[in-house]
Amino acid sequence: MTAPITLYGVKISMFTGKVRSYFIKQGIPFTEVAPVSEHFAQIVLPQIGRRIIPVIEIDDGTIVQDTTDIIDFLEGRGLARQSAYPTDPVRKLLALILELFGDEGLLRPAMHYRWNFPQLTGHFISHGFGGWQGPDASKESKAQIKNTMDKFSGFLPALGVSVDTTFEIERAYGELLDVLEAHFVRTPYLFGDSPNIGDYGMMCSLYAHLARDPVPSSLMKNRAPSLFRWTERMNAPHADYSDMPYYTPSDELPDTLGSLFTYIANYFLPELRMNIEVMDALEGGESGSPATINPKMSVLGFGAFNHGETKIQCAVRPIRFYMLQRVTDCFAAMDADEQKAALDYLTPRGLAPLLTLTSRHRVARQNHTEVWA
Ligand SMILES: N[C@@H](CCC(=O)N[C@@H](CS)C(=O)NCC(=O)O)C(=O)O
Repeated sequence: MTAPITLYGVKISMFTGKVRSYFIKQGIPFTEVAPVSEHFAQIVLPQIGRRIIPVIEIDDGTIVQDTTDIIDFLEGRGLARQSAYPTDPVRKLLALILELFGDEGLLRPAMHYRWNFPQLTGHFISHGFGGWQGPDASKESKAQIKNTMDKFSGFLPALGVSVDTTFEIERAYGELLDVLEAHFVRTPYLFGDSPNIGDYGMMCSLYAHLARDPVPSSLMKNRAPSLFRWTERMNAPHADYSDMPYYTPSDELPDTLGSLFTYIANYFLPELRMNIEVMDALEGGESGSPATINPKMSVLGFGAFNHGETKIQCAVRPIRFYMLQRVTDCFAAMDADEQKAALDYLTPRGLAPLLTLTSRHRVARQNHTEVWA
């Protein structure tokens, strides 16, 4: 595998940000290509079976979708300069929790800030969705941009973003900015002087949407400038923390990381518990069959949970369980001493219940989609 790997993605895409950052940090040669070519339509899309990015394609024709599967594929090929997975089992577990939170736990603020400020951000976003068409694009092509934007903004109700919830979404996101600022002003990456799978996961929502879109970008830059610097750092090929000469690498986990786990316990754990309840009430399906009847609309059901003082009703999606299982499987595979160390760290932060939060059904991935295990 000598030719650069093709990464089908775009700058405005949430999940492309996770994989792009991984490629850059690992020094793996890649070419980023917008998913609009004849080759993509004729060869790649039919294999994926739905319009979803990012996707990678390597020179032997292998295609991989889903950021986690892509990173694991690249790690499996021995291409990582520094594995995304810490060797210490407890740190690996904590990193997987942060990946889960980064991938799945911040969709609500990301999508709220992207779509609910059209006067202030609309031009930037339509440029991001269709800039690749160039200035001379036809009217029909431009209409297509609107269709795609409508599809994504149409996800807001299913995510639980509504007039009744936006105050709480903004309040809680502000709290997160403060937690992350307190961390990144002292420490360049989540665990210290280099990134892991948790950092890559957190690049999903925190980069393309929350660091780049005009409204949340200015919020992040002003309220959490060190967090903004981390998003830049995650896209730099070098360690990129010369602006923190006061930082000394340490073998200890940074103290400020604890507040992030507390935040996850307060705001994401209740939603995950609700997800499990909805999942447990389902009948499930035959092993290998699609987890949703139409994988293009991958919703298993709906449920409600308390986010702070606010009730939020939202969709439950199978990918969430695939990501959560990575955490619970990792914990289940640990020996007794390691489990005790993980519980000692997470119990005071209120997050120990996450480690055994399993459903009677399992989700796997086959042929680029979620299936019943
Ligand atoms: N879990 C997937 C999520 C990918 C994803 O949701 N991609 C978005 C763009 S950032 C997309 O293409 N969504 C289209 C859809 O869900 O219909 C991954 O990690 O790759």
